[in-house]
Amino acid sequence: MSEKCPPQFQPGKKPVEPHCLLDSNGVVTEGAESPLTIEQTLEALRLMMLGRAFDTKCFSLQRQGKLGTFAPLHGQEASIVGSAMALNPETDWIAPQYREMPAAIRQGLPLENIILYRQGHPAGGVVPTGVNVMQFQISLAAQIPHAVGLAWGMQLQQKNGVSIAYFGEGSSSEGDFHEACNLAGVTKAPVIFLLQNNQWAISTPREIQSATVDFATRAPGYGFPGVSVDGNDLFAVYQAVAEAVARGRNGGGPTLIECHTYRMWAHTTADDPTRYVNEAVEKAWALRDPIDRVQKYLASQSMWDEEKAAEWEQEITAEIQAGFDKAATVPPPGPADLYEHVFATPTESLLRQRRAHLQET
Ligand SMILES: Cc1ncc(C[n+]2csc(CCOP(=O)(O)OP(=O)(O)O)c2C)c(N)n1
Ligand SMILES: [Mg+2]
Repeated sequence: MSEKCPPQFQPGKKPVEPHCLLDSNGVVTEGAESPLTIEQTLEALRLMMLGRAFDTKCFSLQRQGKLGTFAPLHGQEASIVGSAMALNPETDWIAPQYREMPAAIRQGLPLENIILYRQGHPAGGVVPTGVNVMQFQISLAAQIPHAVGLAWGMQLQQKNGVSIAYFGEGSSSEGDFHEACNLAGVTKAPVIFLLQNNQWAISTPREIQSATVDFATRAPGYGFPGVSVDGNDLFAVYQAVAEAVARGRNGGGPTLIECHTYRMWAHTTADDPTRYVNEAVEKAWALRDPIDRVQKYLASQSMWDEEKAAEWEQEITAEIQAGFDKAATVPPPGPADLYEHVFATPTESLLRQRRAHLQET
């Protein structure tokens, strides 16, 4: 290269070591402290266990033909719950992808709404007023510009709220992600880009998803910080998101947080991971289970034992069943429901379609 050339930024060769606070044995890093109180840790564990139990129930119902396609969260509980715990549901918003059930619950979305959504019922597509949750998004990355718009809007209205956009490493290859980052950097919108790197985009491995050594390193290119955390560590995720939330509220703008985690189950009920997943890799990740390490930590604080585990499992099973029972009280949809919730005030052409359709049925 000629010496006259301007300096060039070179891609980093080594990925940044993800920040970890709570190790696989449930031990907090020496010299550090848990960023969550025992009460908050128990609240988080309960949500994590609820999410995992809901996975099991939904998988079973889908196999019986009683539920639509379902995307499990098994393995990603710490990323999802640790981040949600850093929000104030009264002022802050989430724009989820499709695995963030416990984050939506913490924000106040009723379980029966999530169930109706999974059943394909139009009533499940309606988020109650006052619940700061955008509907789950299947079209990859489409929720990310929405989260930026929300955050920017709150900033302009001086509302002091922040938003989290949840998405996978695969979705970060979409144009929407890059456009959203650029706009957020320019406007200093108080948004957190919560990238869950679960190593897979269906059957596409992380290695061929992107040439970047580290997804978090993309952030400085848009003018804001990027943070890399152990996504199976509830405390590390919470701490990183809490710092990003504080920065956002104080006018410091966006943050990109890469949570290094692993999708332990199939992509969805329509996938067969045995065709492409390496068993040894999966086993190694299983040793880093996010729920297990929180339970071990709580046991070390005399706040968790087998009795409590059995009690909670029973309570959670009952809670999920109550959700399904409540969802079952909502009458099944009819043809007219297709035309509901499309526009606040239906357009003339929509009403025309509705009339024609209903005359035929
Ligand atoms: C715009 C768009 N393109 C393709 C798909 C098909 N699709 C659904 S999920 C998925 C992989 C997403 O991977 P990632 O963003 O890493 O999220 P993960 O499923 O791993 O949580 C693909 C390609 C889609 N839903 N939307
Ligand atoms: Mg992924």
